[in-house]
Amino acid sequence: MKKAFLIFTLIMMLIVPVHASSNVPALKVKNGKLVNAKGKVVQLKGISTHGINWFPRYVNQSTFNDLKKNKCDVVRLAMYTNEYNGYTSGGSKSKLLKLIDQGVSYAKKSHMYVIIDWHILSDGNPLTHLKESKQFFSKVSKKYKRVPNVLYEICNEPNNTSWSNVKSYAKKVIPVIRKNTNAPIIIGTTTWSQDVDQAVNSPVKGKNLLYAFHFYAGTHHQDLRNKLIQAMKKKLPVFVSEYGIVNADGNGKVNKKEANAWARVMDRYKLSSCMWNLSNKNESSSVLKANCQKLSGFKTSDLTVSGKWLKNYLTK
Ligand code: IDC
Repeated sequence: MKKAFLIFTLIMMLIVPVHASSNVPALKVKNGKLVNAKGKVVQLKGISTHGINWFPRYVNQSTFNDLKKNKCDVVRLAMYTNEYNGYTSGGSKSKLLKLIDQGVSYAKKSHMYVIIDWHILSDGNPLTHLKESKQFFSKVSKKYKRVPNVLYEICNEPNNTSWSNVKSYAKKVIPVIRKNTNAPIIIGTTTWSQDVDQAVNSPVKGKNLLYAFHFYAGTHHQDLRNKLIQAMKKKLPVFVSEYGIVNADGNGKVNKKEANAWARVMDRYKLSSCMWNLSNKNESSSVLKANCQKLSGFKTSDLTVSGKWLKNYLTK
């Protein structure tokens, strides 16, 4: 009897830490929607970091705890690939991987989901750095295969390229991740992740896949919303993994009227989203004012107009 108890205790010690290490359930995609283990539709609302290559300081536990306190469900770790100090353009791979490690662990501790974003931009065709992408996703998906908080975004914003290039990239990278985990994978769409119609016409085969849709309310209005609504009617699984309520260059005036119209559509279809960006860079898409040096304990007076709008969207 004693022996059986001892064995039972040992087994529990081995099993429990893995499952108790996080209290968010793994997500799946069902009937075009992101759902939890019970099949209930979940709508995550959150924020994207600026490039972790440039603003690593916001990847820290106290910032993440503050986000969680403000009802943030998900943090997107945007890691530029091709821009200055990018993963494939001279940035320190080991430093970036360590930052992602920390980001995943902080998100886990504060019970938030976390998106690992391969942030292509000037490398418009995702096939440009295919080899490095496969190595990267092989590494991270292996490391986090037991962490239910993690989602993978395999190409931020394909641009000046075709949907068939994006598909052929996706078909090569998805199996690398699937070797390790069934976690949700977000696939970028063409024209800076706006062409969800292409994905409707020619989807990528596989389970737990979503397509990225990005908008900037200062630039994109009803025309683009109609494209999203059409895709929703076709039950395309979509994640708004990046949006801003300013112009598409990340700066300029906030357009509250359009921002609210976008928010209504996201809420109607229970679309998960992340606002760009968590930093104090001197541009209006940043949620922190340029003179705010804090990493936590933010007051309303530390927030930009974008920051205040987001706080309201998360907490209302
Ligand atoms: C912008 C940043 C800006 C940075 C630039 C790099 O806000 O500080 O200098 O990238 O080229 C996107 C991209 C995102 C952009 C953002 C605003 O995913 O990287 O960030 N944006 O332009 N797509 C549409 C807008």
